Amino acid sequence: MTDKKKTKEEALLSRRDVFKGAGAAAAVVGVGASGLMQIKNAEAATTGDHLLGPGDLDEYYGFWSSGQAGEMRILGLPSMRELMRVPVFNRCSATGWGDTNESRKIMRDGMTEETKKFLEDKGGVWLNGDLHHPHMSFTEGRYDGRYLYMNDKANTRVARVRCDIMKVDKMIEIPNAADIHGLRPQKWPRTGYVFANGEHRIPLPNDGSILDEPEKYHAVFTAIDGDTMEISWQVIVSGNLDNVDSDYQGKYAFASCYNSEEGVTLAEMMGAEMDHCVIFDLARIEAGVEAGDYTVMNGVKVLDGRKGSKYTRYVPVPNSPHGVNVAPDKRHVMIAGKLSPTVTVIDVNLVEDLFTDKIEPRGVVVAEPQLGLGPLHTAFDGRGNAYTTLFLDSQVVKWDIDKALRAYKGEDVDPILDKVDVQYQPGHNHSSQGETLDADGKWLISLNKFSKDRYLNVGPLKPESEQLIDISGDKMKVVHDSPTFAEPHDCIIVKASDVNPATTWTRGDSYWAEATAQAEKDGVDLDYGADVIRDGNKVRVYMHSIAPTFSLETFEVNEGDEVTVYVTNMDDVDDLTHGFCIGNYGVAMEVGPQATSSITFKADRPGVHWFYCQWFCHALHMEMRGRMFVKPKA
Ligand code: CUK
Ligand code: CUA
Repeated sequence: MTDKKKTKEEALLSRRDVFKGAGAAAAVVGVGASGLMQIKNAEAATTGDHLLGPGDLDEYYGFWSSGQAGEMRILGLPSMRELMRVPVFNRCSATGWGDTNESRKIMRDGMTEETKKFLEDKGGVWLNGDLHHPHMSFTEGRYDGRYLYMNDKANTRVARVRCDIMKVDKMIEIPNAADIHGLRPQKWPRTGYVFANGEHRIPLPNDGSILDEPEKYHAVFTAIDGDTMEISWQVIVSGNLDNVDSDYQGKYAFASCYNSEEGVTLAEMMGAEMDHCVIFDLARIEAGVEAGDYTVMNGVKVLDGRKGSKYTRYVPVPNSPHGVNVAPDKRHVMIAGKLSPTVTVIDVNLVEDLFTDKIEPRGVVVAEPQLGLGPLHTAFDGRGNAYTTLFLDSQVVKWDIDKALRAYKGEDVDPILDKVDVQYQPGHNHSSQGETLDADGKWLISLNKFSKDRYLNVGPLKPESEQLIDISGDKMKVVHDSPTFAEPHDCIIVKASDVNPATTWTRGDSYWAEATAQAEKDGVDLDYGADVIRDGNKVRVYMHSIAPTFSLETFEVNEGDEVTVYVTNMDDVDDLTHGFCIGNYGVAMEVGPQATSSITFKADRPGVHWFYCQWFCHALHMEMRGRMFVKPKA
């Protein structure tokens, strides 16, 4: 209670800071709108203690994927309020992500030369992405608040978000792989590696010399160094890679594989009764790298981990497995059956015997409960229970892990404790802190693929639906649902105290290191500049902003010049973001408090072009503007 009060007071305090600062008008607009929405929520809902009053802060951050929308979203839980959208693999009109020099450098630095060439006449960066799995860095099995990592299935990338500023700081393309799907950070001793599954099988190299010869295709498993975002090693596997998770021992990674038949048509992929889970032995792989047992492909060390390799083991599981989730008991790995109504449970403690061939591959399986139709993903409450989504049944099933182990040994006991209907067809679920040693068993999210009749009809394209389930008691209780746009696959729920984002940027941040270096070369003060530097047909315009003005009211360039505008926001006030937009030039970006942002464009349109602040910042926000003169060619 006192805690809640305190956070409320803190919230009020920081709001007063805004009033004291230059942004009084913005503050009034902002507070009014969010307050109104919360009152509406409170009136509309009738049950549950997930409701927060106006100004109350949430207990958890939710980090959400957005699937084919390509961004990461931040929610507050349990209120389910959407707090922020962080552009990652998409282009963002509001922030200029994909257009600013800072974002383009991040997007292009980790690209292969081949892709750079492919994108040469397509704007230089990808505009689409398919973000499935956002996960936080770990230290000893717990979230450490440093980074979030996420995959792009569409263009075979992995990105990292810095949690202090909640912006992407690294993005890499994964060579030799096709379409990164499953992604999890190493839990122990720390992250460490980020594991990324290349889902589709392709020829290596994929240069057209091999086409319709599927027996020569490969899927590749990648370990990325989470600190440097460089690729440590890759392993070729048999079959397709789907999802992945890592253990609490720091020894293994577990990946589900469908299509062990290595077919290319649906009929071929459905042929076998069993597919498999591949287990990667990290120490044996590292020793293999040390011993030089690899081929270098596109600059990466690639080991052969196909069936029979000493680096991997293949555990048969029923056809087309999907989700892989390691329980916070540090011991059990759950592999959801998808086409089979079962979840296969592997005991981490038996895996070494598998690698030394003391037991048969299925010897590591210690339970395989029948749970319902279409099991996809499993979450945990830290009290010995597991929660599995049932896609076809449109349900979440709660089951007792220990009872499942006993039933597998022949005891007559039913592990299923409860089932709850969700609307409809759930994919991932996730529990509060559930993929860590701090699993607290309070909340479960079900991310549902269809909403159908659940909300007002908005036309043929419907939103998806996410539901909040109270799992603190014996019975699960759905307490809230919200529509959500395409398409959250996965999310994590992190205790708010484990994440400490900054309130403003810090001058000197490496995020705009190139701008800092260029200003130095040009002899310009990046903080307080008001300069136009001509360098042949390149023009660099330096300005800073203090609400409600830019330090330059006009600047002049020649038609055909390549113009770079650097804007530094010298306001040092919480929530005082400016923007920079040039009318009819396709130039727009966010400039956060104490940040520098820059954007480069060709001045190929003569005339007077107003630039303006595109982020409501002040009572005189509308007046925060200036003119760019583009002198026509003689
Ligand atoms: S996958 Cu989407 S429902 Cu990409 Cu994690 Cu399972
Ligand atoms: Cu500055 Cu609006």
